[in-house]
Amino acid sequence: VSSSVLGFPRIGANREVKKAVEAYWAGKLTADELTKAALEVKKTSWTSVKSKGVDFVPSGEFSLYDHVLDHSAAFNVVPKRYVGQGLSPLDVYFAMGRGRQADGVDVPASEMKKWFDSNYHYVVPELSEETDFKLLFNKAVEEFKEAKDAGVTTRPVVLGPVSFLVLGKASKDAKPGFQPVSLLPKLIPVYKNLLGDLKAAGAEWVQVDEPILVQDKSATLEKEFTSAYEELVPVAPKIMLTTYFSRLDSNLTYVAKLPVAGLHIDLDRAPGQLDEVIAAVKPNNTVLSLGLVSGRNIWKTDFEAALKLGQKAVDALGQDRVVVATSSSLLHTPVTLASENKLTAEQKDWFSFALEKASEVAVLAAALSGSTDAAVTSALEANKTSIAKRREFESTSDDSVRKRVAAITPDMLDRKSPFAVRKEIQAKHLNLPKFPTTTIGSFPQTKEIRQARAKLGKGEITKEQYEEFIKKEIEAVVRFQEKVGLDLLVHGEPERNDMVQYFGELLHGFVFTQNAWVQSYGSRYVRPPIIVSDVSRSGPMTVQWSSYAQSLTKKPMKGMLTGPVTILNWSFPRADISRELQSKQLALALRDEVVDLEKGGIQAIQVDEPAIREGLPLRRADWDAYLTWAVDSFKLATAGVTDQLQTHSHFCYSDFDDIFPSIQRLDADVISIEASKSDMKLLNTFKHYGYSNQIGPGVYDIHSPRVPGEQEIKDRLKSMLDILPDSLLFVNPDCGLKTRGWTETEASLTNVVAAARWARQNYA
Ligand code: THG
Ligand code: ZN
Repeated sequence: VSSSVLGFPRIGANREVKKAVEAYWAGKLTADELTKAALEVKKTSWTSVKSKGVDFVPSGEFSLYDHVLDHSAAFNVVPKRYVGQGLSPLDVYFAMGRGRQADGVDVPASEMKKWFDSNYHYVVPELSEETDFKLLFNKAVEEFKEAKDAGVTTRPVVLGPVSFLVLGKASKDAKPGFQPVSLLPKLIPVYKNLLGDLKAAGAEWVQVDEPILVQDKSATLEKEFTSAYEELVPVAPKIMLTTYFSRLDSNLTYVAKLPVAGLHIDLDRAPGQLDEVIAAVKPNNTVLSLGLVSGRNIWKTDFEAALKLGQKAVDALGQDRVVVATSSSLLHTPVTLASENKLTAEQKDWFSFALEKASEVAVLAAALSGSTDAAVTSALEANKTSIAKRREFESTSDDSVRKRVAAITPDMLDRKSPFAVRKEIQAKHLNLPKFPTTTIGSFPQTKEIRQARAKLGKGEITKEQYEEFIKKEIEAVVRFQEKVGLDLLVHGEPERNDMVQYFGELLHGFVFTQNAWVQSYGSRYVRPPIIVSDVSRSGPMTVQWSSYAQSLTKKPMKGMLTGPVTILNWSFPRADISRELQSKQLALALRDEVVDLEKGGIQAIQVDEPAIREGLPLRRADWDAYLTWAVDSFKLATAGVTDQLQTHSHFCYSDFDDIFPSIQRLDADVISIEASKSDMKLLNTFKHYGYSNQIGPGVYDIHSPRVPGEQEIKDRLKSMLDILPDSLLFVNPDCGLKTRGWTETEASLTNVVAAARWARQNYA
């Protein structure tokens, strides 16, 4: 039995990659220096994973921005707008990721989408009949060689051709009805080159990721998968075809017939599929890779349970045909527990980050191979003790929280009056103009703000000094918004590090880390808090700041909270109780906060749920159950207020078609959504479903430093008003402004306000 890791975090234990990439963008590092810094991080990953005893060490999954973007760049899938601008290939690559506005070049970023049900975003490939696939460079071969030079023979990783195409979208110049997957015959020759070169370079195995095999839409792709792999297998190294994040279901029938040398399945998310997969692969010679160590959470693997599943596979297939692996890439986990100095010894003993997970796969494989090595035996013993201690801790629940959840009644989920009634009451009360302008909440987190927080953390300033500083920031943000002319103000959230981490730190039941960063997109990382026990609120969390902000202005101030489902999805949840129960506990804590905000004089409250969609199960059969408790949680959190309080919610995406009834059921008075990059198609969805509450489709993309012109925003409003009734429209950017600089923020918002004023005159 051998061991494997499907992918390692590529940020560096001390966020070296972020620092290097951002320094390159700032002109403080040359391209060569960036490459060198990246190589150091890669070498450290390869050698440290190998040193844990892992047999199949991954390479080629490293990325300076995004691995899907790496494939697009290598395959010449570069939209025309980035070509012929005099940029180096590296700068074209970054321009595709984040847009570029400098030296006469002005191109927006490509669209990003959530990577399956994770908090990672990939850059969406844009494809059309004109796409001219070429293999411009072979990153898999380059990194295989780099690793070899560093003394590590790796199993290179590539994203499979079918997933690459299905994850892509039709570009603007594609003919109507164009399906990206129709390009497969044109893409296969490129993969033949890529994989053939890998074989020539001496790779024995290659890991080919086809995660779309766990989604319903793959049920119709048998022909594509079959023809692709029949062509690739003869020229490629031995292919380990990997699936992760859910189960193969009916796709197993054709996947088991593909001529690949190995198949990987996720037994963390879908342990129930093991028996049928074993039965399906048994008649051929396929190696079965068992995803037993979770790539998605940070809990120690329960070795006893994992070994039971592993033994089943070994009994059926024999030792040589079984690999113990991480369930998915470890991209979604922090690098190492060794960087945590503030967790208690008890807490540290519960967890396992990427490097510790590498050890786990190695120990499990050794145990299944019958090893009697003292190190293996003692690792098994230690695991048993740790798991027992965690179970003991889990058994001490907070009875008052559990009782409160059990006592939730249906009437607690609904506002007092329907939206039509609330709308009238709120219009009188808030007195906002037509096309009210607002922002999604956060204003630029400047170096000064981060420094003040760091100083507080180190004890270099007192809590009082810090709070004085925050108050000044809030006042500046209020004055700024008044000056720019926004209508519904926010306090700017200078006191928050991250919208989830912040609440995690204030609520009971969470622990938080110092260094447990996980890549969210590009050079942006998050530090998910960890839910370890029952969740409750110890007192008001945000009221002080919002009330202070309201006291500074006559304009209405929006309170800002993160919703229960988003806190849950962007945390590492506990594994011993259901997500539903954790979500309801969070909802009750937030409900108290919402009520307290209203008591504190706040007239509008935004409860963000940007993660409600990404938490959607990958298999449709599981959707209803999830959506029921997710929507109920939001309603529970927001329905405790009077009719005159205007509730807002925000979503960071635009794929609404398939969950629309759930969005409607949330019954938020106003929702703001990302619309700037999706060509208004989603507004038609709103129209189609007759959405009747208010809506603020983002008028420009804040993920890029680019400033939208006034005319550009007017044009967007015009096309929005072609579709939506003017009485429902709010005018706002498509997301929070936390990552932006003040200069571009002022320029952009000034244009937003001007465009809204123009609309008031022209749509009176
Ligand atoms: N918080 C969490 N997850 C998220 C978002 C979030 N997922 C989706 C979306 N927002 C991703 N966007 C961002 C935007 C900014 C940052 C991270 C994710 C960011 N990170 C800082 C950085 O990398 O420099 C570090 C954060 C900090 O200062 O503490 O700016 O908002 N959980
Ligand atoms: Zn957003």
